[in-house]
Amino acid sequence: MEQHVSSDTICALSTPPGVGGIAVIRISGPDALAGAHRFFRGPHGLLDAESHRIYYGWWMDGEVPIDSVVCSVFRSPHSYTGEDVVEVSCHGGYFVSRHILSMLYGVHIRAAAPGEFTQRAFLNGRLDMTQVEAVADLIHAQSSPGSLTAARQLAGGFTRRIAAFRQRLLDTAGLLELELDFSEEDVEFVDRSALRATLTSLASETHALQSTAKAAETLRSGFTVAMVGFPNAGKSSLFNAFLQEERAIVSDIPGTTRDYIRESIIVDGFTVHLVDTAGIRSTDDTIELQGISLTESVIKQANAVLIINDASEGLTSSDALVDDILRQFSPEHCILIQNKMDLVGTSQRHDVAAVSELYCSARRGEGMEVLRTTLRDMVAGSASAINDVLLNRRQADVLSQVTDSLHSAVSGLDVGLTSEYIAVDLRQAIRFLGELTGETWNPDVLEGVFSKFCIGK
Ligand SMILES: Nc1nc2c(ncn2[C@@H]2O[C@H](COP(=O)(O)OP(=O)(O)OP(=O)(O)O)[C@@H](O)[C@H]2O)c(=O)[nH]1
Ligand SMILES: [Mg+2]
Repeated sequence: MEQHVSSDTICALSTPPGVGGIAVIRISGPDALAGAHRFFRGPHGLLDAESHRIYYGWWMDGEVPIDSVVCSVFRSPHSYTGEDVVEVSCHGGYFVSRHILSMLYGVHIRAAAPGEFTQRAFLNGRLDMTQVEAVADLIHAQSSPGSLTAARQLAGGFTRRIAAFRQRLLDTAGLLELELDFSEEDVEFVDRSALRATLTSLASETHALQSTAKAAETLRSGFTVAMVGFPNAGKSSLFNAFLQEERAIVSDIPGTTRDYIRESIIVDGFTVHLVDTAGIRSTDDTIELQGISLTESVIKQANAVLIINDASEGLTSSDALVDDILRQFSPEHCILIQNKMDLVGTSQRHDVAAVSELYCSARRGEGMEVLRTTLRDMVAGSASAINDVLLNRRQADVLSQVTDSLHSAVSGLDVGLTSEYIAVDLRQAIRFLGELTGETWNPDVLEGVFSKFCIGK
């Protein structure tokens, strides 16, 4: 990619605003060095500063010293953005960084838009699109495995995998197109059954990758667990026992919880959002009905469902509800919890259940450890397919288009289409792969990606 030249120079506070040890102001663009030089007084000026060196001095407003600072200099193209960059480290707090920024604005260095530094890095070919998205994920990660995966994605493992994949398609398309030049002679450079096997395996690779999107969402935003059941089953009691605080109101009146309540906990490095819901039953009460319909929407958005059963009503008394939920959820994402086991002989077991079961007493706080381990395994298991990329919606959509183009090439082969037609499908798959890494992009996609960034990044 050729160097993208920005005519203007931008600046922003790159550390979070507020009180802190130090604050870093990043300046990027053709006037970065000259701009900072005007206000910097030290043993060496910044105009002829060497790249990858730090310079100590004072930031001056005329003759008034503002702060003692350290300026790190990165000259184009060896910087984050690919442009000349100066990072001014000053003391943290509200006023110094604001003062420095306003002085820079005064010399026509404008405030950077959210993500604009990273956008310039992309336009200058310093990062590809999946690496840009990794930067956003790294900043906002809600789990430590998510953060580690984003770091691998930023390091470029996924970029290389896609590049190799794309190369295989380019080679194949090239050979098919070569056949066209020799069409009179009726030669085949590519063995059709080998081609079919390759394309099928590539399609299953993209499909497998695409299906990690949901797990990636878990690593990115956390794992949502809905706690559902009939009224009075003890959902709120269990919710409280799990959080180890009296968060939700518990009472023996059925229909106590009417809204849903959401709290987040960290289980072994994963963020888990627990949602206590209104008990499901038929009722005429409009508020309770609204609560029940909210419960249904919580279930739809959840990663897993805990179905709480009041064991004193019989171990099978929630089986109809379990069946209902199994229509939307796979059994490995549902757990039937037999609560109030203190009221029932602990030897009782319900062995015909369609999902795995846990036995506990929320009132006595028994069985919480097993529940915690089970949840942890479920969350960790859902993320285990993830290796070097945290796929997002945009990437999953692009990948499904790649898969479709490959499938179309395979069916073309099956009906004996000529190389010309197969090559068209391959070229299309190649173009979509280019969208994935940002080799081909349109302004809307670019804007969508960068709008998720914060200022200063
Ligand atoms: N003996 C016993 N009672 C329990 C246990 N868990 C909950 N209860 C009691 O069951 C009643 C209902 O508990 P809640 O936690 O409010 O039940 P819920 O499922 O949230 O009920 P709704 O919000 O009305 O749907 C309360 O009186 C609790 O004290 C338990 O493990 N053992
Ligand atoms: Mg409740």
